[in-house]
Amino acid sequence: EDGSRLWLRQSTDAHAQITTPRQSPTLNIAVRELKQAWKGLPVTLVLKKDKQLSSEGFRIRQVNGKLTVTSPSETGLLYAAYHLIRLQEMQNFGKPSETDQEITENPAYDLRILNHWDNLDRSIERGYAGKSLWNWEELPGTLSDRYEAYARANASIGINATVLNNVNASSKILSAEYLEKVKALADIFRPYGIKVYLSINFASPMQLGGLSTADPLDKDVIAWWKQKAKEIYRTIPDFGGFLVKANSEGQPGPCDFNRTHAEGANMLADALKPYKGIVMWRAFVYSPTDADRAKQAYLEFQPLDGQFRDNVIVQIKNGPVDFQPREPYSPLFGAMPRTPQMVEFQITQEYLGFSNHLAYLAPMWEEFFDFVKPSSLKAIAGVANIGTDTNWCGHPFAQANWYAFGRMAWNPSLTSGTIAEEWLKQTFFDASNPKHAPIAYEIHNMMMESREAVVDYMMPLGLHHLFAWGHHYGPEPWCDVPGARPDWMPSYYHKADKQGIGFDRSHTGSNATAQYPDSLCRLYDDIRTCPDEYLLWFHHAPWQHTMQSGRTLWDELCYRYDHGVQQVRSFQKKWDLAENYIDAERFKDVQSRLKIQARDAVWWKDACLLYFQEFSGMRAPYEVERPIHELDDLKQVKLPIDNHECPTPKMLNERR
Ligand code: BDP
Repeated sequence: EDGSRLWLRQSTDAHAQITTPRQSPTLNIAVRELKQAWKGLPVTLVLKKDKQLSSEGFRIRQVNGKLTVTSPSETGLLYAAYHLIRLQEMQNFGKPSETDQEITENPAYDLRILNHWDNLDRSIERGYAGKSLWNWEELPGTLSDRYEAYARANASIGINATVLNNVNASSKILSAEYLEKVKALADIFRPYGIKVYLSINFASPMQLGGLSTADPLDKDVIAWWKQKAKEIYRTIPDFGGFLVKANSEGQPGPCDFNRTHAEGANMLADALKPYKGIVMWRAFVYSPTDADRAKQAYLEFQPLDGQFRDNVIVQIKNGPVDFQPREPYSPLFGAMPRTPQMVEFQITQEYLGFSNHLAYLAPMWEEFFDFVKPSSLKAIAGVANIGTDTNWCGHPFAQANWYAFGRMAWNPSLTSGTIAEEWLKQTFFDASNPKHAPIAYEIHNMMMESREAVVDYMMPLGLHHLFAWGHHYGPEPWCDVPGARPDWMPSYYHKADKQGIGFDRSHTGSNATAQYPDSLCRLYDDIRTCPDEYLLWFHHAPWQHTMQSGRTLWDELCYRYDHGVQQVRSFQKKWDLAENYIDAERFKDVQSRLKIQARDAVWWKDACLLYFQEFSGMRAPYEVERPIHELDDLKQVKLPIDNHECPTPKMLNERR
């Protein structure tokens, strides 16, 4: 067992009768999947328009011992096939004994897209599961089997689009040579209902086209993009469009030519418009000069509301800073009523322990949807955690995050708990085996608590960005790199001093609270009402501040860090319960990663508490586990990793 089959592990001893309206690449896949796996009633696939079904929606009806599956599209029928198989693995549909049932499913968003941060040299920015799947050197001549397996896995959870390359984009991706390679992938993905998109470099007309400018209002630049769009669509007729990171972290953009983000986005949107292509324009911008990084995307984009073409979607990270273990939602959501917006989640665990830590992320995304109504968004994107590792994602449980992203993009009102249950039953446990149920229950609990545990042992109570300078894996709250950008330094975020800790974003500080709707603004702005989990995000609170628990802030901080550590220890025990119920390979893999996580949790706790104690001058409460490290030793820890590597246990043990 090597984990390569993901959640698609159903046995292949099926025998049901499947009827299809015609042969086609997509329908052939649907029939093949059902013939291989479906053990229930005979299934008839029907292509039919239906007022209640969107183009990719489907309906499944059980009448007189037969299932009729209808959809206006072939892709909808394919999704229905995967849905049936999923329900079968969950043991709750399609058994002949059950009475008549009907299921209607419509995806919440037309665009459910993965963002790969894959470079053309096959390294992956913030990727911790091997190299990029896309073997650019061998494409288009040699086609890896994994391309189709990738498409199948995505289709099985409803993902229908993919951006192949890093947002820090090389202009080479738009060269004729690379477009042929992209086409080869698009051809493989198409029958699975997946469209290809590309990240573009805004300076491509200069870097690739030899123009002297990339000014979006320059007529040669406009003509260059029009011509490029024509070439792309000649090669890939159903090409989806562009994803753009502009004027962010050193990337070129319209502001280099004194134009706005809207002017830049619109120029590209006009070039793609004749072909129904779209532009996803990222709002991830912040400059070193302004006071509070958390305010900047809003300040820059909110005034542009109403200025974007209708085929532009502004893509916004869930939080206002950068994919931290916990952030409040970005106040830009809802602040641009005349502009389509989409959320960007990070599936890859850049700030949650890479692929060493078990962190089920769906509860974090669910938390986002507590604040941002799913219906207010146009689409949903996730930064992929997929690579050439045999099990695709590095950590066996990181597969659950890919799975959950797809399921939530299809239906954001599914709970994280339901999705975890679905995934566990398909990936590890047998829903028909009563002995599995109590174990699955424990492992389910572990998943559900895992993200909060990371928050606790890394950055509880609203703390954020305490990461080491060279990587985003371990703690370095003391980090001080002379001459470096202040907003890349942990002290910019925690602001610990003798009085207290936290970033004052209330009206007495940066006033970021004012970017939120009134009721939330009031709640967050007042230190007495601000929820504990955001306290140090919005306030510089005194060490003696009384928390909701009645404890002082310092004591609460100690308890939270300690709780995170204890949680990981409890995960280790829970996981051991699974030993006799699942295969030894995946069992051992998870078990050894939990060991790393347990040591890392202590590392985080000791580093942060010992360091912050120098400011608070207070003692840790009696019950809290004592440090096992010296602060000075921890300050010496340097991991020799860059932004596309996961530290190995050996490396960690030698360094810590
Ligand atoms: C940050 C990553 C960086 C990305 C950037 C982005 O550290 O590698 O390029 O976000 O989203 O989280 O553009």
